[in-house]
Amino acid sequence: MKTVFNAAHAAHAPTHEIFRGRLVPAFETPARAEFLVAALQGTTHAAASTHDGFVVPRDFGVAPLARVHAGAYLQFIQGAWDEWAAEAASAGNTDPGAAFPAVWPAPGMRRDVVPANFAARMGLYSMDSGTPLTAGSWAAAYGGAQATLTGLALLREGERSAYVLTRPPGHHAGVDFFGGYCFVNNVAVAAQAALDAGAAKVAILDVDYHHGNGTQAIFYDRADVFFASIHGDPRTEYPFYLGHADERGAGAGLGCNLNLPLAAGSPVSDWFAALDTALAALRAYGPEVLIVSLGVDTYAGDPISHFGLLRQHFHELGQRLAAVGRPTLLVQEGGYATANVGLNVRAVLDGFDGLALAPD
Ligand code: OKP
Ligand code: ZN
Repeated sequence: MKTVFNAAHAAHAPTHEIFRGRLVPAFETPARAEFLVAALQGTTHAAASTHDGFVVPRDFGVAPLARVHAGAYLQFIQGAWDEWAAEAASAGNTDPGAAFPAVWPAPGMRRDVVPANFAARMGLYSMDSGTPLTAGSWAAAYGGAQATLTGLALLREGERSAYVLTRPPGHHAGVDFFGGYCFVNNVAVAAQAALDAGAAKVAILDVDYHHGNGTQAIFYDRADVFFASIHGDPRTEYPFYLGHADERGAGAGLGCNLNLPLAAGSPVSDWFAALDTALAALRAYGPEVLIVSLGVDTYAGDPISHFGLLRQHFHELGQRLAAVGRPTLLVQEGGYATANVGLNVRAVLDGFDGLALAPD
C-alpha cells in the first residue's frame, strides 16, 4: 500500500520527558520514524514516484484541524514555543529546552477565564506533564495532520488502503488539550474530513496499547463515528481516567463507543479475542471508511507497555483488518521498542496486502 510520509516529524525532537514525575530520556523520538522509513523503503509500501517511494503530504491548511480542535487551542499550540522562548530570553536564558506543563485547573476551578500567564495556559490546554513542547512540535503535528488528510485523499481517489508514517502520535489529544505525546488528533481530523467529504459513517479502531481518550471524547455523543479501542486497563495503565468498558457513548452516540480494556500482561489470545469483538462491532456498524490508530506498543518488547504481541501477530492483525473489506487508513500512533517499530508496522502492512511475513 502507499505510505504518506510526514518528513516534518523531525522538527519535534524532544530529548527528555517527565515519566511518572521523573525526568527521563524521551521515549517518543525521531529515531522511531527513522526505523519506520528504513523498514518500509524498498518494499511495496514505498512504491510512489517521489521522496524515496513515499507520498509527499499535500497542504489542506488548518481548517480541517479546526473541525475537531478548538480555535483557541490551535492558536495556543502554534505560538507556544515562541512564548516560552521569549519568556526564557527575557530572563537571560537563550536555550530553555522543552516546555512542560506544571499546573492545572482542578475540578471546581475556572476554565472560562484564559490566564495571561504562560505556564497557566500550558496547564489549561494539557492533560499531563509527560509531553514535551519543543520548537518544532507544531510543525511536526501540523505535518502529521496534513499527511493523514493526504492518506484519506488517496482512498477517495481509489486506493484500497494507505499508511501514514508520522509522529508525534495523536490519539490522546482532545478538543482543547495536548498530552500523551500528542498535539493534534490525526485520526479525528481524518474522520471528520471524511464526513465533511460526504461519508455518512466512519469507524475508528484504536489498537494502540493506550486508550485513545482524545478520539473517544471528540466523538462520544455522535452516531456518525464509531470508536472501538483495545488497550491496557486504565485502572493501571495510562491515560488512567478514561477507557473503561462501561463507556458506551452518550445521547445520539450511545452504542457507538466500544472499549475493550485488558489487564496489563494479558495473553495474546485475549488480545485477538478482543480484536474479533471489535471487528464484529465495526462490521455491524457498516462504515464507509475504516481508520486505524495503529500503535505497535502492544509489542512484547515495548518499554512502557505490557502486552505480548510478536511479529507474526502484527502480520495477523493486518490480515484481519483487510478482511473487514473497507477502504482503510492506517495512521501511526505509539510503539517505543524503537528498533522494532518499523518491522512491526511492516508486518501489519504486509499482512493487510496479503503478502507473506518477511524475515527480519
Ligand atoms: C502515547 B501513545 C505519565 C507518563 C505516561 C505517556 C504515555 C503516552 C503514550 N507521567 N507517558 O498512546 O503511545
Ligand atoms: Zn500508546
